[in-house]
Amino acid sequence: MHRVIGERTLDETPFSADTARELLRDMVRARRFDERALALQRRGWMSGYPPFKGAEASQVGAAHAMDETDWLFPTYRSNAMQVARGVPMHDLLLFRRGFPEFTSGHDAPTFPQAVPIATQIPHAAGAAMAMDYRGDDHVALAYFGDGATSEGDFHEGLNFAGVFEAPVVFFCENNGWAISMPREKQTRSDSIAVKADAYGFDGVQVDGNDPLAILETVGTAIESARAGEPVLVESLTYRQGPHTTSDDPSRYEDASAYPAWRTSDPLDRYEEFLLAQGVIDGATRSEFAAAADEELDDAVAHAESEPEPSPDDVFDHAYAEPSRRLEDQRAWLHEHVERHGIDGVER
Ligand SMILES: Cc1ncc(C[n+]2csc(CCOP(=O)(O)OP(=O)(O)O)c2C)c(N)n1
Ligand SMILES: [Mg+2]
Repeated sequence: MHRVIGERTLDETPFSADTARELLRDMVRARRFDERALALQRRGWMSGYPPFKGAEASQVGAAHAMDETDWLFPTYRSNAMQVARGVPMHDLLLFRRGFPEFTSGHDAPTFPQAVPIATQIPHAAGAAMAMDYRGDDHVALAYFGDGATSEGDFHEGLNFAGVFEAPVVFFCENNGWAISMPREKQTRSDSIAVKADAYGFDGVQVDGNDPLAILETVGTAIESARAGEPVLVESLTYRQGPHTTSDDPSRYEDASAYPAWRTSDPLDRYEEFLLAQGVIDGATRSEFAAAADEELDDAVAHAESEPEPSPDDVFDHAYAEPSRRLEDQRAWLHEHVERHGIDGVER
């Protein structure tokens, strides 16, 4: 298990005080985003939301390990990675409100969030193979959960990556749960990292609540991938909230079965570490939070000023060349909206 906090001082790591503070700043931005999104969902602003509380260190650390030109293949859970990569917050909020992703356009290289579990894994492996053929020096990073490792797509993606030496990092955020299915019932393997053995490359476990350990581990994995050796990283963290706003974990969960390093708050732990290293003071976290709240106020105002999405949006981004069947469906929807209105209410 790779870990920094508790084992090294900041001076003993390759990271500067500025890097350490940047990580904290983005973890705070991510936490405030998550809290605001939950509050907005609770008042009906968006229909559902998958919180990521507990995963701030894991996701922000991984995002910071990527170069600006590396490609992220995210899921519904990885909003913190996208926040840290510079995707505008209003884009992420609008997506949850029925808009296509990336309403405003931005240049952070990130694919749309995958909701069908594990489908982004072969996409990332394929994109990495394409980067290799084209001679680009970029890496693809596929983010996925522990539950995704039971899907065929996981095994197919890793197999292709190994055989074709694709520049891809498989970043599994093991948060203990796939909805109500605990990790120990997900697989009989000792770990998720060990599964990389079967595909001929390295698998590593890292303390997912330690952003410096994640930054170091994913950074090394990315360098290895760039040189044609994929890596599977298992980030051990904990889902501190429900699966989504439709879930009630009190019906199935017992967090006390997990060690404290895994279930405790990664933000508190990291702030404490940085205070002890003398690189922040007692006001730093609240200063970062105030700036994040301003950014969120602007994001919400911006999102609210967007015109209603068009029903055409669901067809426009599926294929470069629309199929006959899709065009028939589009015509049907237009006729339906004409007759019944957009919300199904007779006009
Ligand atoms: C192909 C597919 N099967 C089932 C689902 C329903 N589903 C949504 S989330 C989820 C659990 C995923 O767990 P994990 O991969 O650990 O990710 P986490 O939600 O913990 O981030 C399932 C089964 C789905 N979205 N896609
Ligand atoms: Mg999970």
